[in-house]
Amino acid sequence: MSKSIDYRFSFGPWNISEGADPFGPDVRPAHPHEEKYALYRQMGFEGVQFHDDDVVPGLEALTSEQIMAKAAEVKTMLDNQGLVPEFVAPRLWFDARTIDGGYTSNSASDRAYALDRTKQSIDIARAIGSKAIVLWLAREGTYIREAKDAKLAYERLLETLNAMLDHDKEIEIWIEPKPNEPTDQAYVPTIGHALTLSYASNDHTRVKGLIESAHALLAGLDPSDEMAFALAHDKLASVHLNDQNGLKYDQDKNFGGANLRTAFNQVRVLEEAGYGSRGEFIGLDVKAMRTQKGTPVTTHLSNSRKFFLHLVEKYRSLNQEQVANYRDARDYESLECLIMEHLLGV
Ligand code: XLS
Ligand code: MG
Repeated sequence: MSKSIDYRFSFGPWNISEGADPFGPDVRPAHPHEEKYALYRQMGFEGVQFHDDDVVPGLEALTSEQIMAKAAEVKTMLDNQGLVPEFVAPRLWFDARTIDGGYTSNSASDRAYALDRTKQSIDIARAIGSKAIVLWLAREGTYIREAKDAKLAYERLLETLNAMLDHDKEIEIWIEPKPNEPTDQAYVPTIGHALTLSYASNDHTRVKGLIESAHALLAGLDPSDEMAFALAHDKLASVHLNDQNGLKYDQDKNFGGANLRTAFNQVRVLEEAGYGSRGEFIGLDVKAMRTQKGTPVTTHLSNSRKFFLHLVEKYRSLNQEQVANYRDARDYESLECLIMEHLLGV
């Protein structure tokens, strides 16, 4: 049942973007990250999600000391602005050493690079006051399945988790599954895969999941069921709410913009589990439409937050007694009508 949680919201600075897509360049001027952070509180967000190089731009060219000094500056900036760093994610998909993946690359030196960069991300996370690393395993997969030994790849992923847990005794690892893109097929496509790795690791209490709505939809799954699965294991550390219109490229549409009822059900599952009662964030990962004019474009973020809160109200005002009665009577036609009319406001 709902415990009337006051939700906390987060997003990453990459959500305020310039509109480039694989077929065309930027259409809006870049907005510097420092200026983006100043927008968070006024938009109703307090959590910031980072990639390692969002915290420390150009980190490849810097020494460890310089990296830690920059991280300390970012921590001060966050404290001054009343912002909370939710997580840091190693960006293991840009560098030439990650062309064929990092942890599962066939090249030993690529794998070593990936692990070093990941450990450095853990140090950066700790330095800015975050206890979590997100692993979106972008290129840990293949374009043709014969390219890698999949069994070995899973073993390598597990070894990586254990090395991370060992590197810092408090860090939590939140795995963000996605079934494809940029690879044809990824090795950790669903939360079930992620949590199996968690339980196989040396400390499963520190290995959890982050579920993105669009990623679940790309796997042909209902995001609310993916969330429920993680919640049943008390392993839903965060969410990336957004939307996706069918099995296409990753769209990161506004939450509820393509599948309103699916969005309602995500809210319902989160509310019923009391998600957020321990400070977990409602993270958004939404992309502004390329057609949008002006800069910086932030309306997709405020609107998605608003849609989420409207759906919370919809859930809280649903006649639960009627839901229970229809369930007991096995009258799902009436239950569907109740839900549809409630959502339609008639
Ligand atoms: C991609 C992911 C990514 C992670 C962090 O869809 O959302 O941005 O959250 O690497
Ligand atoms: Mg995401």
